[in-house]
Amino acid sequence: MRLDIISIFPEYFAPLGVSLIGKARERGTLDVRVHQLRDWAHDVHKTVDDTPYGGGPGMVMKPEVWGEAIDDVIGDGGPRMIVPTPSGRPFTQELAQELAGEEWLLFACGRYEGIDSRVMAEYGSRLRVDEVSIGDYVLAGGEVAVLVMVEAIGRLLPGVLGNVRSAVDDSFAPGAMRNLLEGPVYTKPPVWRGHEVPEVLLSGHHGKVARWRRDQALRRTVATRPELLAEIDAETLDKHDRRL
Ligand code: 6GU
Repeated sequence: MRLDIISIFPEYFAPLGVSLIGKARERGTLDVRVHQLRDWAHDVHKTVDDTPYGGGPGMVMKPEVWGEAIDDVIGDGGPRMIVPTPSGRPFTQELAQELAGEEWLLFACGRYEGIDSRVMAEYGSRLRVDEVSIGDYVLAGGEVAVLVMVEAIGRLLPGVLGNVRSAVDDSFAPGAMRNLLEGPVYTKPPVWRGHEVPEVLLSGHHGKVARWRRDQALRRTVATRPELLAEIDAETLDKHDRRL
């Protein structure tokens, strides 16, 4: 997968050289290219923003600079374009799965009050463009949101996760555990500061372990995210689930 990121703070993306994503880049599974938006500014001050039409606080990112930057980065190609913004559609595991299936993604990071809307209109007629939010809070810019999205997408790429099963059992992953939060996990020693590992996990009985894990997932979901339970279709709830 090729990933282009345009930002006025390329230093934000240093973490993409580390861990799973860093390894995927070394192997060539991921080709990440980070671009400095100011390289496409024309004046000596490398200006990328201006005051908003209609008045109001803050600054808006200029369309000309963005247009030249995006044109140069995409050439004749057609990446799917993602614009991080708190007013975008929600970033979910489902969207991460969908984006992991793309060959080429372009992230356009806005700062200040955002990018002049005509940039999204212009490329929306040439590329698939999505404005995407990672949650209901406001960040100072799209950079951290892009880090979040790239990590969520990158770990779904073939060969990026050490253990392929890890992605299957994820909270929010499709399948029987969809919309259930993962329950608690334990490793050795069996007793630590008087806290014991639940006996069923030491039993070696795979059926009982699976049942216990599902019960724990259901209890945790009811306790911390009850609204997720409503999303579970009745067919995926078994008789035992209902007794819980
Ligand atoms: Cl994608 N960008 C910014 N600036 N703030 C956010 C966000 C994105 N998602 C939630 N808050």
